[in-house]
Amino acid sequence: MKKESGVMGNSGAEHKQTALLETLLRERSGERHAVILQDFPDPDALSCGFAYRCIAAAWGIDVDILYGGRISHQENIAMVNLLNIPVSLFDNHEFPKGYYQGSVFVDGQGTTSSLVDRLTRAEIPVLAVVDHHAPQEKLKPLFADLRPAVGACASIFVDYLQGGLLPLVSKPEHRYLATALMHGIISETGALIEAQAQDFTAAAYLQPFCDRDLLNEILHQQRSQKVMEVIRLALENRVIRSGFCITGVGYLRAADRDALPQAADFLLTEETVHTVIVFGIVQGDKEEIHGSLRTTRLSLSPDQFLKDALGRMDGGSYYGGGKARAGGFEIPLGFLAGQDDPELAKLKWETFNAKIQKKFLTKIGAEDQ
Ligand SMILES: [Mn+2]
Repeated sequence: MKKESGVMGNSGAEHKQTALLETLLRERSGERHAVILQDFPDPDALSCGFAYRCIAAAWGIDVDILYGGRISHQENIAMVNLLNIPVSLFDNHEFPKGYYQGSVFVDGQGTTSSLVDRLTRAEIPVLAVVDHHAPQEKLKPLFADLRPAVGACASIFVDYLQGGLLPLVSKPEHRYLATALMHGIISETGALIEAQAQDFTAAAYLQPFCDRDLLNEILHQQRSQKVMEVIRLALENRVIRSGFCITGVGYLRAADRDALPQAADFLLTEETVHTVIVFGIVQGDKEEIHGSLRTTRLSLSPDQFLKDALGRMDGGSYYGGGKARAGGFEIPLGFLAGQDDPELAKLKWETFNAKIQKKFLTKIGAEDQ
């Protein structure tokens, strides 16, 4: 199905991107594509995957939205359920050869997905990368649209909709899509505080189609008991130095991993605290330390702070990184991984806790001078 492109909204370079994507979709009509999200998909990524699926449907392209990790934040689970976003966990198996004719990366460039190597092994070509992070140059797609100046990747997809790839009309499917994209933009830009002009333009376009009641329901999910428990531990164990709050919460299940950023968000509301770091040992298929950083301090770059404080692992990649106001890190436990008897588990936690605290306190001490 051919659509009129360039109806309104975008211009210049962006208009050209919409036209290029349309050409790709036309040439790929009738195929089956896999949209690859990051392993722990956030609302921005989920809404972009959903948008690609809806757009591509008009060219008879079937799209599966896949991720390799976990959706654990109760808001994100609610988003998927309430807006009927067909997203699937693709865990420990290989891609069947020939099943997908191409992959599409949204809100990431393959550096945050564990599926990339398996896609390569199955010889599935990377068709498109649409993202708002700085260029990573890991993938070689046929079509790339990278706009680091835009607050949310969802706003780039709204640009495609508005540019004529899928003009919204009032019907239930479009209501779900518009609400998903609106939620993506709101959550990615700190309730629009970090939003750029293009994010506001996108939100304005979505507004008439967006379902306010559903959005409210997604945004007001209650915290689980486990999250409350992690917040309690985080409060009890916190150490505060020069406005930095550092806290370790011990062991937690992979399903509860998202309690870490939630505890960090909560601790950031304490007066005099400008930066929070919460970490714990996450137990799933493998045992790893995961941590979250949140800051309100404009002069602090979470990416640089975590890279400086924790350094690199043997292979050369950094343990942590981030974007404006938020960051995260993952430290494999190597030989010490694996679940032990309580005595050994306690010793292990105490050792890692002390070591990580020390790394951060040293970095903070250095910052203070
Ligand atoms: Mn994003």
